Amino acid sequence: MKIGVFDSGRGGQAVADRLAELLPQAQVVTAHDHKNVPYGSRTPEEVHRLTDRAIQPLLKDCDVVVLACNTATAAAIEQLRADYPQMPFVGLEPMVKPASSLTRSGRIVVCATPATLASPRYQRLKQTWAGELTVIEPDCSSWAATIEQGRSADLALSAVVESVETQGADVVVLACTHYHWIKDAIQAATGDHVQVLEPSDAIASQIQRVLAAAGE
Ligand code: DGN
Repeated sequence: MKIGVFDSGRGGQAVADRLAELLPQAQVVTAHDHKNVPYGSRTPEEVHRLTDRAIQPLLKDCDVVVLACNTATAAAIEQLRADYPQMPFVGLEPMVKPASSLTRSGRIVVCATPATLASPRYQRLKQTWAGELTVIEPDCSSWAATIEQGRSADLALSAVVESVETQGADVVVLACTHYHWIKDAIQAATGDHVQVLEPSDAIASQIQRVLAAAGE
């Protein structure tokens, strides 16, 4: 079984590493568009065009392609599924549903790129929880580029800490795969009573379901 993992940059490597750990029988190959990162401030049309181009090597012989990028999933997964119907695609969605069952305060933080937050896909998801959850979206617009440059230590996490301390949020959803690299820093800054969610394990389960359905 060959799993292709795509991201605009370093975020996808975290997902690929975890998949290789959880699915040792699989061959995991990656395509990362380091040249055009960050995607998070681009238009949906640009994100679709760049993603389509970058995944071409994966389409040749993978059994499944993972869009390990919330931004690309939000902008492009529906069109890619329509354009390449023979290829199963697994995408990422901000983990609002798991957060809803973990939160006790009813207040959660979603950290994502501007493109993900503005996408109709995310807006629909958020609408599902309107009235039940307060969703706080701090400005993380510079994070992916900073992490891509290996300067994670420079990031100010104060907006997330403030959401926890002054607004009572108790779950933080990492809805950009680049943020995997600062998960421990966010956990340390917000405290042990806060759950920080990131999606690698959920993706592995989803891939197992997709491959089982395809008879692999
Ligand atoms: N890692 C991507 C995501 O999950 O949205 C975004 C990185 C970027 O290009 N901004």
